Formats: sequence, C-alpha cells, structure tokens
Amino acid sequence: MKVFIDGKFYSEQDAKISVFDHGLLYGDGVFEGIRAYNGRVFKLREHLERLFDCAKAIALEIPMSLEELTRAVVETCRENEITDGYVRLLVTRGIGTLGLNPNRCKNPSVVVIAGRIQLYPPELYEHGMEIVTVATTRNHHNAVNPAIKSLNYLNNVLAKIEANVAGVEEAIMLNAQGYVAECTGDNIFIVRRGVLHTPPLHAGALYGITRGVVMDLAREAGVTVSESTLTRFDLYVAEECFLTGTGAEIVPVVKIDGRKIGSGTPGALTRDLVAKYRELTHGSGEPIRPGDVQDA
Ligand code: PXG
Repeated sequence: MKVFIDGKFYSEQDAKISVFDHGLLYGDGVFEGIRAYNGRVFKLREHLERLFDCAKAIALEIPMSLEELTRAVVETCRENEITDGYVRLLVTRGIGTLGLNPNRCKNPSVVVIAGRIQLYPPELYEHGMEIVTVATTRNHHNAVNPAIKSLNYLNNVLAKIEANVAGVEEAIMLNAQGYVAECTGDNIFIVRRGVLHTPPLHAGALYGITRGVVMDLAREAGVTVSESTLTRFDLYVAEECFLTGTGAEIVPVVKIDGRKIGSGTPGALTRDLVAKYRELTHGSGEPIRPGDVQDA
C-alpha cells in the first residue's frame, strides 16, 4: 500500500506521523471517509467541501487547494490500484510543542490512505440490524460541534463501546435535550405514515453526504422528506428505520431498544432506496483512470 503524506507517497512501513503532531496529541484535525465504486470516487467534491468547512471551523488552513486535494485522492487510488475501496483523508494540525496551543504548529499535514473497506456482515443488510440507545450524550454544539468531522471521535467511541457491551453493532445517540441526534458513524432515518424523517443538523447530526443523497433520492421518488425533531417514541412507532453513512451505505434497522420496528423486516421504502443508492454509486463519481470508465 502507498500512502500520500504532504505531497509524497510512502510505503505502508514508512507512512508515519510524528508523535509531536497535534492530531495525535490532542485529536486536533479533521478527516473524511470516502468510497470508490467501479473506478470512480463517489461524491468527492461534496466530501472535500465538507473537509474545508470543518477545517475552517477549527481555524485550520489546509495547505492544498480543493483541486490539488482532488488530484491527491484520485492519484492515491490509482497508485493503490483501487477500483472499489475506501479513502481516509486527514488533515492534522501538524507538529507542535507539547502545549495545546495550535499557534505553535506551523505546518498542517495532509494524509490520504486508500484501501479496502471493512463492511458490516452481509446478513445485516438482508435481515436488518438491531440497535440500542446509549447513555453517552452526543457532543453539545457549543463544545465540539457534531457538524465538525474532527479527529477527536471519543464521544462516538464511547457510544460504540456501549453498543458493543449491549451486543449490537450501532448505538443511537441523543443530544443534551434528549432528542435523537445520530449514530456513532451514521445518520438515522425513520418512515412514519409514508413520510421520511431525519433529525435536523442542529439536533447534533453530521451533515452526512449519504444523508443528503438519500434525501434527494426520496424526493425524486415523490416521497415527502422532513427534518424533524425526533424522540425515542418516534423511533419505536416508526414503520421503517435505516442508517446512512459512506461506510455503511444504507442499513435497515429492525429492532430498537428491544422494540420491533414495523414488521420486523426491512421496509419497502428502505429497500427501494438501497437499490437506487446502489445504482447511483456505481454510475457516478470522479474517475480514477479517466480512460477506463463509461458514463452510465
Ligand atoms: N455521523 C457521523 C458521526 C459520522 O462519522 C456519518 C454520520 C455519515 O456521514 P457520511 O458523509 O459518511 O454519509 C458519519 C460518517 C468509519 C467511517 O471508518 C465513518 C464514517 C464514514 C466512513 C467511514 O468508521 N462516518
């Protein structure tokens, strides 16, 4: 595997970041998780725009332009002969002193890793997933805003540990007011009386790229989409529920906190959106080897 670090490619053994990098010392930095399908990088521009927004929010200046980063991602995929895979792009605050002051870090680092993706087991997609609500509250937006995809994911890691302890793969996180925010690495949707609902961003949800795509696909199919304040009651009485994320794509949820959702099997709208999403991911995106891909 070849890893891009600050303009150069390194072998896996030599791909190293200093222990004085504030990305490690303080979780000071931002990242993106991006997928490649069928020789194209899906929604690359949207991911890069979010990365720049998040960097701005933490007053971190990315030392590359959006066009340069686009090329870096595509080249890293090419160097690693990726056709279908996963890209982890990170920008760290860079090497500094042991104090947390970011002013001491003069050169942010840009890292691009392109590899295979570890997916949830296939039967979860077919039969649906069971999830639970956990006690760890999603970060308050005046602390670390959940809109910032920062290198500090401890809030999510703590929730994931609770899910693991409960014997399930994902956790529903509530915000400080007790409303549904999102899961540890996915946004959440429900269907109720035919309307598709998902928490608004101010409830503590990441501006998910998959979330946006799914909302567009649903609207195109004539479904009403609403960003709604949701409580656990709304989840329990939903006809359908699913999670969205770059890694997870669209995962049906069939049980929440021991309550069966709808019929207890993946719902019709969920299955329809899964099919539409699959079609879109396989037929669009930034070409990795421009000569190789044909427009769908
Ligand atoms: N919420 C959180 C907290 C996330 O981290 C999403 C929602 C979904 O956003 P996107 O833009 O992906 O639709 C995420 C994304 C991983 C991994 O390796 C995590 C994400 C994406 C890709 C891989 O765990 N999280």
